[in-house]
Amino acid sequence: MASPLLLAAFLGVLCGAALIPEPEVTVEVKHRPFLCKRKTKNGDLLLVHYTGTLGGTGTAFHSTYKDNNGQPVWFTLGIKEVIIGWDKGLQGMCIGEKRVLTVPPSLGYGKEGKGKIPPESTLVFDVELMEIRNGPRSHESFQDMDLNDDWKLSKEEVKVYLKKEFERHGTDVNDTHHDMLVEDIFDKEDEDSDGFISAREFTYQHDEL
Ligand SMILES: [Ca+2]
Ligand SMILES: [Ca+2]
Repeated sequence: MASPLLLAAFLGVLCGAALIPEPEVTVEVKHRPFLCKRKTKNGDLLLVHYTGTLGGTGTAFHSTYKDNNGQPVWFTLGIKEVIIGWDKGLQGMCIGEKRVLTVPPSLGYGKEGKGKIPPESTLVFDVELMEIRNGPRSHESFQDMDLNDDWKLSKEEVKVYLKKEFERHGTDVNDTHHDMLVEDIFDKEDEDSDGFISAREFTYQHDEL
């Protein structure tokens, strides 16, 4: 029987000319906790520790365990706040889970490179997920804001939400400023100008991923 590797090479010869395979992130799960109540999805805020190394040499270019005062970092998943390799490779992850992502250059820093990362680098990330929070654009946040559960946000509901947020952060904002903020938000978010922000208008579109 042909070995899987040989078979893969053979298929590669057959398909190689016609189809250039899409570059993929390789995900290796190192540790998955026994209990997993929630898995990461687009729009979630994630807190991660990571060490990034260069694929060829294994040289570390950044580690939150050592750099960044040993602090993990927050980012929103699925909105290209981070490299595409992360947006794709950190889906469906549990708190406490550890993964190793191998990211091809096209899903990392590509032809340009960045800082210590030379052009066309394959990157290897050891990632540990510390926490998941509702992202500002998650369905959970929308439900929190939608006080009368009619699946759309009125100006009043957005205003109540902003007030709570400002109080939480200890910021004092007067009423006029509040109204201006609400108007500004509706200008941008209420695409069909019906005076409400619908769930569709609110949540991120992730078609491009
Ligand atoms: Ca509502
Ligand atoms: Ca609308």
